[in-house]
Amino acid sequence: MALVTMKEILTDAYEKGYGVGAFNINNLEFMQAIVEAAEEENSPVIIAVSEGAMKYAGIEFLAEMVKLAASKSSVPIALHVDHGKHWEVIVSAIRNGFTSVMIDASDKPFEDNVRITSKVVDLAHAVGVTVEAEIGRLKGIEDIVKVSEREAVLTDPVEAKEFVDATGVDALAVAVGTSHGAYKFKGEPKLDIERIKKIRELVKIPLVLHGASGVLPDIVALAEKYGAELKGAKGVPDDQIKAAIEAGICKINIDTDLRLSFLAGVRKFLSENPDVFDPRKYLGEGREMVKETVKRKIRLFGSNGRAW
Ligand code: TD4
Ligand code: CA
Ligand code: ZN
Repeated sequence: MALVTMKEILTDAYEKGYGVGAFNINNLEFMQAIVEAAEEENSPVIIAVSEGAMKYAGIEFLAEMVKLAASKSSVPIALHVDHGKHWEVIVSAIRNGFTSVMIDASDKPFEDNVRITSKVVDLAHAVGVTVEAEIGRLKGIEDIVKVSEREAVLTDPVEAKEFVDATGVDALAVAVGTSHGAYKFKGEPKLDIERIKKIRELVKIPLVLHGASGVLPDIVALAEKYGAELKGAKGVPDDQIKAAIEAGICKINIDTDLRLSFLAGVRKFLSENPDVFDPRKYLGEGREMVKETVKRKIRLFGSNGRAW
């Protein structure tokens, strides 16, 4: 089928109480892995493209590739800009057929975030494109020492409601203690689940969890076995992801877990086959590992069997 909007995907998730993964791509192999995994699990899926990915591969190449994959696929796929910071990028993505955009002005003061986000909502909604925005800052809870700082960094539920009312966004990314990358926590991983519940009570739209990778211990161990150095890598455990979905999270962003899976697959293959130099062999092994990880995530989030 043709690409669907992220709103269609998230409305079903919101109404039925499950989560949908947004998985980042930078190249063909990751996209194939994600689409194949979604098809095998009969799950809707969101494919996310960062400004960095556009710089690496070219926005047109990524957009055309995903549109083609969607047209040949039986599951609903949305194509989404991840952490869009520039107006030109948002416009270019919409022109290239993206069905969803994230405008991330969360590092700006509240009023500026509202103004910048509203401008994107006006444009995107005029052409049927979904908008995600963010309020609060992604920062590990442990790095926040004082209560006052914690309140300044994590999403304030009342402010979140004001923001959604003022902007008309379709989905809201909240800061509840996660951060991007492979080093999220030094001690015990902990998300502010109570905060998600409070936001959900006030904000009646799908909520988004960024920095949600589990940094899966078995994948990290495999990569390390074949030479990777990832000391201290730690992510969000599966049970906290489940609790976050029960508390109201509908979209879960995963990038790091795919990077680590690809790395483990490629490292293992190259180490076991030092004479092989056909890139299709080692990239293929990376792709297989990414696919397995996406399937694990889909089942964890509960979007398996939810395709229409
Ligand atoms: O939004 N994301 C993905 C971030 C992708 C960054 O891409 P660039 O390097 O091109 O900027 C997430 O929230 C993923 O979180 P994770 O826990 O997987 O790191
Ligand atoms: Ca941000
Ligand atoms: Zn993010």
